Amino acid sequence: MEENKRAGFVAIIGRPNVGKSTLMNHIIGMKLAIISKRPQTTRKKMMTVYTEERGQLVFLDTPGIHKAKNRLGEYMDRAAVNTIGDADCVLWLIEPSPHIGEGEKAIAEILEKANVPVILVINKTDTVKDKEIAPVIEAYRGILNFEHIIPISAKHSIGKDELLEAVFSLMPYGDPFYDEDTLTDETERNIICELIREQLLRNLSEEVPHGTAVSIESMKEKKSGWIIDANIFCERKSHKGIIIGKEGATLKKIGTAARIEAEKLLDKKVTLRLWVKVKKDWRNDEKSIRAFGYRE
Ligand SMILES: Nc1nc2c(ncn2[C@@H]2O[C@H](COP(=O)(O)OP(=O)(O)OP(=O)(O)O)[C@@H](O)[C@H]2O)c(=O)[nH]1
Ligand SMILES: [Mg+2]
Repeated sequence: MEENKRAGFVAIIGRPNVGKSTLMNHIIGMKLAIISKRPQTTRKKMMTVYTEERGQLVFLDTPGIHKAKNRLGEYMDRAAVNTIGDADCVLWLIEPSPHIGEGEKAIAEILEKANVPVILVINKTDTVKDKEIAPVIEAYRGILNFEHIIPISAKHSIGKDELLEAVFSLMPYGDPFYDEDTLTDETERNIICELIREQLLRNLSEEVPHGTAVSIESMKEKKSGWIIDANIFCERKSHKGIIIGKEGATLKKIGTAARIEAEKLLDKKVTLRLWVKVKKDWRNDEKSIRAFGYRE
């Protein structure tokens, strides 16, 4: 064992949309988790690895904990809560607001029971004045015993060094779990599904994108680049029309944006062909949910 090196698991949890995936990408320095301004972007746990002189941190990004409205939502909450048990330390991300709602109270209760060191991370501090941060710290101090409380901005790269310092101080000494060049255990195939889903979230409104799932039909590497066929499943026939758009314009926009992201990931030219299909109310069908990869 290398002396003085630390290694451990860090769960990133919080309500939907607080910036968990943004923070994880920011720390590892690469866009692996998808991000959107819509809540419930992340649907399952994603593992990424950060290695440096101090040791190795294995980050677990999780779906936002929320009041589930369907079986997929129940799965997402389970995926987040179960991750806490695997962690040496939890980063609880919050909005920079002193208001503690039912959602935050529920998370505090879960963490209290889990008996794991927690760092409260106040994200999006770029959106408030400096003097507005102290009341947030005051309000949260009363609801859980935190190892540290750290204000950051994941988007504008503020507070990362202080956060990493605090996280390493809570990690056990030990050898790294993964090679130093490992970034994630996620397959390229899965990341491409996510990149397509990211564009669905960015280009469609209301409930339509939340009712979509993506699967790769085939992925072939040719001399000229990758040829990828992917299916987009939606919940209703009317949604299919919305996704395709007038003369296919919406689908084309989604496909072009996802292709550009896929080319960055694969570092090669990509031809992306998208097919829209209907799978009625799949978010309440256990078999479909599992088939789309949402399983423990
Ligand atoms: N202004 C500002 N916006 C941020 C910051 N961090 C994240 N955001 C934005 O907040 C939105 C949500 O970010 P995500 O990283 O997808 O949030 P999440 O917590 O992973 O969301 P779910 O996966 O839905 O639970 C995006 O529009 C981000 O650009 C920040 O520090 N400042
Ligand atoms: Mg997320």
